[in-house]
Amino acid sequence: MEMTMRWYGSEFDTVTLKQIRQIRYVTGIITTLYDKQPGEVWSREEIRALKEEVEASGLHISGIESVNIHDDIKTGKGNRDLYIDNYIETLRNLGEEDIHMVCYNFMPVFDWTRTELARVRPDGSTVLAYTQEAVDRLVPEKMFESISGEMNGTVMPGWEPERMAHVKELFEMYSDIDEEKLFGNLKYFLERIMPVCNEYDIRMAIHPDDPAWSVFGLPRIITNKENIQRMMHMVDDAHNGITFCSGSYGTNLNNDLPDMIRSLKGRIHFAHVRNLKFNSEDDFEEATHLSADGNFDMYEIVKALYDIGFEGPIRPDHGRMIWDEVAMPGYGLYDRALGAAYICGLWEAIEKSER
Ligand code: DNO
Repeated sequence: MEMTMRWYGSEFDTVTLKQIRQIRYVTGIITTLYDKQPGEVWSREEIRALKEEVEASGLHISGIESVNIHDDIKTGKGNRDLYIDNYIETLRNLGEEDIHMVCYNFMPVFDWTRTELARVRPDGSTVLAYTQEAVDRLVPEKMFESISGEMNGTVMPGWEPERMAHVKELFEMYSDIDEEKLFGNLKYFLERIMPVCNEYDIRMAIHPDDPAWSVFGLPRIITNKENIQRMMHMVDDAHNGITFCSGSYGTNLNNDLPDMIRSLKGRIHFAHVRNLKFNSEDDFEEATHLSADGNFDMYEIVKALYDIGFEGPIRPDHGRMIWDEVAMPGYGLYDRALGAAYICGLWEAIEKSER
């Protein structure tokens, strides 16, 4: 594995490349052209400029999170073929610039969903949290409003105000899309992009739906072992793989995370590792990475990745807000740096005890 950290670009992130470099455990950067809209082509020049900026700091780009998918592709409507052509062109340009891992998601309307962005824990740190009860109380159009006050002035991925201004229309677009149709549209998309992925050895890593169940009645498909196996078999190419995100699959306590990892050998191209603490089945908060602080056995998760010979980028996922940092919720410097150190410690211990 290679330890990486997500960085949103100097224009949008409160964390600098210099700070990330000094974490030392981290060698790779996971980034994106944050102001690109879904469907737009990323030019080679734009990609190269981003690459050069990262490399000037002594780090390198280990992959992209995300190249977002236009809703016409997810719904199979309107200009889907045109947007897939654009996607292919972006992939080709990334490949030409020697970038070989792309994370994306196929979630309708909302990317990941949390109902609180700054729940205060007893030690005064704040964390992202979710309660089903809060979702049930809200109409979808109010979702953005209800959390935007806690975004610390940042633009959160998947929650761009321009997109959220059209939530009502987006919901209408998806009104006749059920799980089967969504699977079909994903298959269509994957079949069209696999040739360019093969040509440039680009590993596509679909991110799970978070939480791993339907929110506001929208279909969600990347939620459990059975569905991932279905997705992998329907387009059976090693470049069609996944982002294993423990905090997303882990929202459903029926998902056995180490077992899922072991069943996905060769198809996990990217790993997001974090812990969750459940207060009840439908109230959870994002704990520290430490096993003892949440419900997951982080040793077992890292061990499973080690056992399947995982070689891709791994990143600490959302962290708490600590030491008075003001940053994008989940994406501050301090707690993610602690997470990176912890995961590297687990990895080293496992590696040495296996020798
Ligand atoms: C949340 C992230 C997601 C993820 C996308 C991938 O913090 O894990 O927004 O980047 O779903 O496209």
